[in-house]
Amino acid sequence: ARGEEKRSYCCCLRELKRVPKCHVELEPLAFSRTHTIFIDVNEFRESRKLRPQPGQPVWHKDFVKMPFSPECHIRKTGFVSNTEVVRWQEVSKQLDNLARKTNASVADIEKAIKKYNPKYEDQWSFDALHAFVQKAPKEENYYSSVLPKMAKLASNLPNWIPKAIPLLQKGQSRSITLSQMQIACLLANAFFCTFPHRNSQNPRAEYHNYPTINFNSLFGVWSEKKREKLRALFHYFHTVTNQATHLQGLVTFERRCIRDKDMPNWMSCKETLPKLYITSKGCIEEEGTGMLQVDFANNMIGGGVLGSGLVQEEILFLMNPELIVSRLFTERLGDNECLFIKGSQQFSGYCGYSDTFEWAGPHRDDIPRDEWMRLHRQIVAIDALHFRQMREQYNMGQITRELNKAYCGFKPDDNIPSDYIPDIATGSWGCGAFNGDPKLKALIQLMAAAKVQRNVAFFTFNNVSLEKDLKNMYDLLVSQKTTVGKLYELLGDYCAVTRLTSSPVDLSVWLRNTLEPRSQL
Ligand code: AR6
Repeated sequence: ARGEEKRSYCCCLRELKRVPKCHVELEPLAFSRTHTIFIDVNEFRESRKLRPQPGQPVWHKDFVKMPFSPECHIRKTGFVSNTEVVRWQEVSKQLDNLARKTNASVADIEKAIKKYNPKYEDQWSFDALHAFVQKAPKEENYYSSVLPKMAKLASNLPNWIPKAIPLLQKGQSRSITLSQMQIACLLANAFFCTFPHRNSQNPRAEYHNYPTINFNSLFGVWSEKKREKLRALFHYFHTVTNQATHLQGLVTFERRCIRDKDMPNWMSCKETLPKLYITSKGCIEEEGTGMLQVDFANNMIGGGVLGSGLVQEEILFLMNPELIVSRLFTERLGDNECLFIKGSQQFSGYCGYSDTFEWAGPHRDDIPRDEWMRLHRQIVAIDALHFRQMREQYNMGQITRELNKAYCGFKPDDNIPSDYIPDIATGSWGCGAFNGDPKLKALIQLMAAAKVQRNVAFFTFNNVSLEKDLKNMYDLLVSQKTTVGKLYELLGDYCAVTRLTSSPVDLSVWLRNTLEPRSQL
């Protein structure tokens, strides 16, 4: 009745499922054709030890080109002639020199990095790194002593990861499991810019379809944002190079690709909307702990984390730097693909956002581990479309693309009973840097979640009016028992109407007018 507060259909946070409570015991860790593991699996099964799996680097288009591969050369220009030397000789010489110091200056780092990247001697700037160390407050200035330890870790790469790392290429579903120490070693190499063939900006370059991995882009062009990024990253390296730190777990990176013919026929979906918890308070990574947490990704995973970007994905990657290593081997995501990361550790906390972002100090991650010694943290990277014009998104082609993308990210592994599937923690995916309509995108995510029968915790990130509007929209659709198929059809009508008007009608208003015309009287 009028005037009375209607009861909402939204649920409470505690009704949603989370790991480890809803975790189904894993099969013993094992290699497969599509799962490459970088530790000795037998030893892991017997004694839980994380010893690197022996192997050989492979200089091939399907594998990460490692800096210690014998095929990797640099050209040294002499007075009389040019000579080619094995690049790792130079890299390990430079890293070992740094490792022998008790304190290393930024000038030492710059000199070393340029020795084995002679092509970039005049192009790469280290201004930001210089300014960062100079301006650091005394109590935080451990940088010069941590740099030699990082160099030592980096130079141990052939021992930590002797085996070739397959690239997670377009169109393939496959996984990689690395130990946290192996990831630390790879990231130390990224810091010292040792990865070959990864620096060219040329659109025809071998790795043009991969994100950058060497950290050189973080070292130039000083800004306050860069300072905060470097604080977070140095904290990570400080922690992982500390003798007393035991990085004792594994992390799995899984690229998943769903063929077009296996995508749902949205028009005929009979599911109704799942449970929804919605709030303007809190954020995905805290209140959503234990759920599948959505990374509002770029199709180049990690987006601008090594450059100037500093929104949801970049912040997530800075707080959990192990995620950054995915840039080494994940090819640009296609429309029907996503990347899952299980087991990454959170090392830092933050406050603020974008221009006001600040590193807020160490984070103690005490979430439990699964049988494969991975932390119970599941993240899925799904990239929304980037709309330069808001209007572009009111089109069923684009809407179907977004539905399929969310479906790919939300679909659980086959054969897991539904009681053992954690729910989804998300928010305004695609609606910040990518300019999407938050109500349309919320609906799209709810439809995809309905299709896979998972409930949703939705964080509007301080947006109180969005919380209210989404709640009303959800209540309307649940009270009318609207199915996903019906909603898909309604969205088609909405797009048709929107195309005819100069400024789009608000989706929640339009739905109310369409589904409950009498309430407008
Ligand atoms: N929890 C909940 N909501 C959040 C959080 C959080 N931790 N952080 C931000 N939001 P955006 P996009 C809200 O712009 O539009 C990156 O560069 C906040 O309201 O990060 O998909 C990627 O690499 C924010 O406005 O996602 C891509 O290149 C909204 O979520 C690109 O941005 C959207 O966050 C993706 O942009």
